Amino acid sequence: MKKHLLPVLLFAAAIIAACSGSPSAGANQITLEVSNLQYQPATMEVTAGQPVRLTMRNNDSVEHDFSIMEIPMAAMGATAEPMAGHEMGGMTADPQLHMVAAMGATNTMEFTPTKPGTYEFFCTVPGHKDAGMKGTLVVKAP
Ligand SMILES: [Cu+2]
Repeated sequence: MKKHLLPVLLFAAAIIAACSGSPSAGANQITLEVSNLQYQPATMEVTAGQPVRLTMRNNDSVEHDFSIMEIPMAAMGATAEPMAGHEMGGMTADPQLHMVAAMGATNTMEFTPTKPGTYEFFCTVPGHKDAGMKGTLVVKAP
């Protein structure tokens, strides 16, 4: 009985390690600050095929998000429930890339853009994009 327990535990540990959202080695780390309805920086540059670990820090006293309507990518994951309690007023289609940060909170997601190009990102909270909450993600060819 005792003999068989260790391999089982090791196997379980391996599964847990594989499923945890630990940062990919070599991921391109970007921190996006949001203050007064502005993304900082408003332009970000990444490379196609390389994982991006994007952290958004919301310094405002209202909820914000980060959305890109269409972007070809290999993977996406957010550390928190990406849509928890989130109101996307007036949106007729779901953005492909989407992450919410509550007031004063930080959220992180990882994705790998696969196609070079220029992609607009913005906040889906009503009025925020019009107030200036938008920016550009440039995906360069590797
Ligand atoms: Cu916003």
